Amino acid sequence: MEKAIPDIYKPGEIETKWQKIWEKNKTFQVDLKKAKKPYYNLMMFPYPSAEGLHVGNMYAFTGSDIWGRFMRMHGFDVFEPIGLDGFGIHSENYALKVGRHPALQAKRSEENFYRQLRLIGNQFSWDNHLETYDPEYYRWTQWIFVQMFKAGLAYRGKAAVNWCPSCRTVLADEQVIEGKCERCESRVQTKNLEQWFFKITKYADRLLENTEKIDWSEKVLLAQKNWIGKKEGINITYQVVRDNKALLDEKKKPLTVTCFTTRPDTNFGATFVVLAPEHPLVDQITSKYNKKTVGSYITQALKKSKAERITEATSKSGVFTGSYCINQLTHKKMPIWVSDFVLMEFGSGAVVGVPGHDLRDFQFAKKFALPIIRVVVGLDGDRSSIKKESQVQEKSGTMINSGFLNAMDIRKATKKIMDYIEKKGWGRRTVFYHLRDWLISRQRYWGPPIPMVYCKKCGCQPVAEKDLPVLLPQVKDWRPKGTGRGPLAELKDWIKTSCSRCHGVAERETDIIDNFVDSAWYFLRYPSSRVRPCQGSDPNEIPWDSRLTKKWLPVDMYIGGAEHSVLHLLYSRFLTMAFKDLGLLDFEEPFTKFRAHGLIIKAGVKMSKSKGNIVTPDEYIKKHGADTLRCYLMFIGPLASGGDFRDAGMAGMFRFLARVYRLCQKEFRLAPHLPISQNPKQQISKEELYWQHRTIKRVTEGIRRLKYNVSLAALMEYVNYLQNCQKASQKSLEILVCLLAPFAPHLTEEIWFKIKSRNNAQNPQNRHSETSTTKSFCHSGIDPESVKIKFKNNNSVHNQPWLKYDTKYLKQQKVEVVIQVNGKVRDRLQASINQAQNQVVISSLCQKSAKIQTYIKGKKIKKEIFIKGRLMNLVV
Ligand code: ANZ
Ligand code: ZN
Repeated sequence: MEKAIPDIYKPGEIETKWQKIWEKNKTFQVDLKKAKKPYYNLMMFPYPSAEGLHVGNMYAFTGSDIWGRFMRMHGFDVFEPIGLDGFGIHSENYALKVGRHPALQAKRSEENFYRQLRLIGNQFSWDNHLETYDPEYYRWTQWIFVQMFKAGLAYRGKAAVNWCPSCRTVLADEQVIEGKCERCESRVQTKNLEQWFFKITKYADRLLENTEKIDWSEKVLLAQKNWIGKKEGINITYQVVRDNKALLDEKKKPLTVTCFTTRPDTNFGATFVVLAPEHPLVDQITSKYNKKTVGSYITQALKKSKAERITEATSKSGVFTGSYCINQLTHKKMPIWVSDFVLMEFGSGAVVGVPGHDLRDFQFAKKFALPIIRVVVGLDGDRSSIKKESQVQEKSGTMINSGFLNAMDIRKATKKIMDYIEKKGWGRRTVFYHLRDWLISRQRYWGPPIPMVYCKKCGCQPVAEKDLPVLLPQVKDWRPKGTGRGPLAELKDWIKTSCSRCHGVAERETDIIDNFVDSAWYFLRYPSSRVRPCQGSDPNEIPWDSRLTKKWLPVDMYIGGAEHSVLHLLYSRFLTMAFKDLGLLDFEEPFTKFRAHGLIIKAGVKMSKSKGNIVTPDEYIKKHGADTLRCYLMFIGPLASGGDFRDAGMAGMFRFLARVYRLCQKEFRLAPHLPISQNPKQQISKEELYWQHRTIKRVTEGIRRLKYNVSLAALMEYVNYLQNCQKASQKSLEILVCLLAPFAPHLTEEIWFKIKSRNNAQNPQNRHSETSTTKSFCHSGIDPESVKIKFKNNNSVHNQPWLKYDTKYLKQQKVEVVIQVNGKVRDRLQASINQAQNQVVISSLCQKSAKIQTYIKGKKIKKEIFIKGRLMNLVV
């Protein structure tokens, strides 16, 4: 018997075995229709490419899975789906790199990704997987496009758009990060092109207001608020003069410049005006003497990135145009300059400079010796340095040097001057949003064709719903062309079609839909992904089953990357709102709770395919097991923080799990025929109770706060205690296994199964299964076939109720510490459980004991032998 019990932890065997059993038994597949307490636990589906899943992805998935398992143990029917965001530029760029057709590559990636996703031990609802390139899925992406078009929320229009020269396509504003393409990091260019847009700006206010109502990571909400960038201010229009004469345009009308300002209260302090280099009036305003310098300045300025232009860190540059604006309030002439710190796409592309109260204006005025006038003094004392003062955004202050505004508070002054300017007809109140409409057309191959046709008679028409999907045609030459049109534009036969309205000759749109549209609604599809309505039979069909949707949505918890703050996370909110308005949903916020996880860093930078520093989980799983890797990743720090991936810590985590395994094995060996159920009166010491409840509390709180590292630390301390304690009760071990279950799902299932099988074997009523169970208990490699019969899903450790703690056990219990001198018991001290763990504390308590003093007085203590929690032997 003794030898038959394996005490070496072999994760490879255990994990493969349980993965097979769980999948066969559909242990984690919820019954979507019958579930009583639905809980939708979502994680961001990955962009697959054949390099595969890396440990950065796994970090996010494990973090989300632990949450899902925690909720499962709280009695919820947890739906945890997974799929692949496999259409789009990410996958296509990879296909380009390896020189394989994206459709073929997709098959390979799918296989590899799903293989890896099966290794990591998540409780995925595999039956509901979806892939965005599946025609059954993108049929609905196209359907959504058509609905948006019909509702006036999708339109084609000409605009200055971002063009990535290396990806050879346009990009949405959100895909341009500090002037560079989100995918390939090439510097993006501006082109004037006609493109397809979704009207997200119509929802700007609602997207902003609802941020107050959703329970999301603060930094993501802040990023969204800033991106929407609502600014209330006023457009002030100034007359342009040169040589003291009003400048006239071609139509002999006086030329004017309009400046957007959020601080009109400071307008008595305005001393100059600055135009963006792209401003359409620059040419007319510049005098012929200044033409040359202005021209060459603009050429230089346009080479800079937006980020470079607006930074406060660099010194300002600029040129004078030769003309002036008249400040109506002071009748002073304000020189008109051109400078690149003013952006054309913000406000009106022109700024009225108030160097006393704006840092960049101040830097500009200093550089070009323009007058600086102060018009506000702070309430909290006069700050002598203008520079310092202008750095802080003024929230309060009192007006000076400002005529009728003097002595007013800035808020009141702002309102007063706005009324005044509007009354005089010098300007109009206005609200500016940073958010632009969402550009969704792409000149690429790997995506859903935009389901529109151009008819000479009827104009631009959507493809009839019954004719969806418009299948992506198989083409040989799928590479991006760079001509401003995508590869589909070459397919003359495919383009030729008939108009959905007049049935006359029409041509297909050849751009495809951006993959951020694919991913902006996938969570709505998951519960309905196996509901396959037969195509075209019902004109009222929608992409999701309304009963399932009512039951499962909105998503209860979404955990994912903050880098999607103004991309996927904003787009999903927008589409959900639009669907609600179209009567397709009855809620308007898709994710009730969202938590951002941190990033995994390797060699100082974010782990990502583009950085070439990815580590795949496979090798670690092979060596140490998925459970070890899961725990290792979660132990790095709080989930929100991410951290460094160093494999040095991996072995330590493996040893911890092996210790758990051995500890449980040891307990079986000590009393193989005496299960706790037959000895219910086994005394559990106060100390043991304290440890049990303290651990339950700390693990629970750690998970709640997504500080899984704290939970794991508590479990490690608990294991230390259980190892030191002479004989831990089975109850203590069961607690350990249940609390560790969300982190190490395979190992805990294995131990749990053994504990339960043994109890059953010793229960006479279960004689029948005794032999086979004992047999399987004795040999580590249980045949999954034989286990399947005996393993019932409700016996899974993952279906046990989450443990509750009782604070009454958490009061500092006193324990007795035996004090010996030279091996003879001389005193017994009462100490708190924590004190009893600490040698220094116990040592000093010994010094205070009168009894002990009589034995050690005048003698030198040569050695202290300390056994945590129980004994101190002083050798004198
Ligand atoms: C006068 C003024 C006085 C301004 C003052 C600010 C402080 P914030 O500051 O983020 O709310 N602005 C307007 N159009 C611009 C453009 N195209 N490029 C760069 N800057 C521009 O943004 C509003 C302020 O940004 C506006 O208010 C304007 O400067 C500047 F004590 O006008 B302010
Ligand atoms: Zn690019």
